[in-house]
Amino acid sequence: VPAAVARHHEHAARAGQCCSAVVQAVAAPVGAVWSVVRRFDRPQAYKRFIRSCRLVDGDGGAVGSVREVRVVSGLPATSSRERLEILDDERRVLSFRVVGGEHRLANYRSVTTVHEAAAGDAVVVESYAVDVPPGNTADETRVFVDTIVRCNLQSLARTAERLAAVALA
Ligand code: A8S
Repeated sequence: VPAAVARHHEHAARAGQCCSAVVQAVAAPVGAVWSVVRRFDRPQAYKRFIRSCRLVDGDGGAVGSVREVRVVSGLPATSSRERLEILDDERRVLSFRVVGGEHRLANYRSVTTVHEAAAGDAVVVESYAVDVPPGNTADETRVFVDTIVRCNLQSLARTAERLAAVALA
């Protein structure tokens, strides 16, 4: 992993915050994986906790775009407002930051990078930092968020693998 890309995953967690990272192998080319990840306007293409998404600012292709996602029921959340912070097609880096919504993950920010692995496969790294909600510990927060991120990345892997299989057919 190039140092310039690795640096994006070094979150400066302030007091009262926690951070973590999840790594996912994907049996599809990096291009197929990145084509799904880069769509800031369509997170529901692979994030299964997201019911719908609409842009409230920008076109989704430029930094500063803001989306509002609605979350499926059963979670301690209903919606989230998220601002695109980095979209780098060359290095395959996407980052967003939570700027509002009804949920408990204040100041959530994440960085997702897609890397070439052996034999035409990819590896996705997603790291985040977030405030520890009042009444919770850093460990509880990490378990909750890691679970969501791991689900997202497993679903991303299946989505990209399906895409790649269709492209080959
Ligand atoms: C992402 C990552 C996360 C999303 C969380 C962690 C969230 O959308 C869900 C439940 C919450 O309680 C918080 O990349 C929030 O989307 C599924 C609404 C932000």
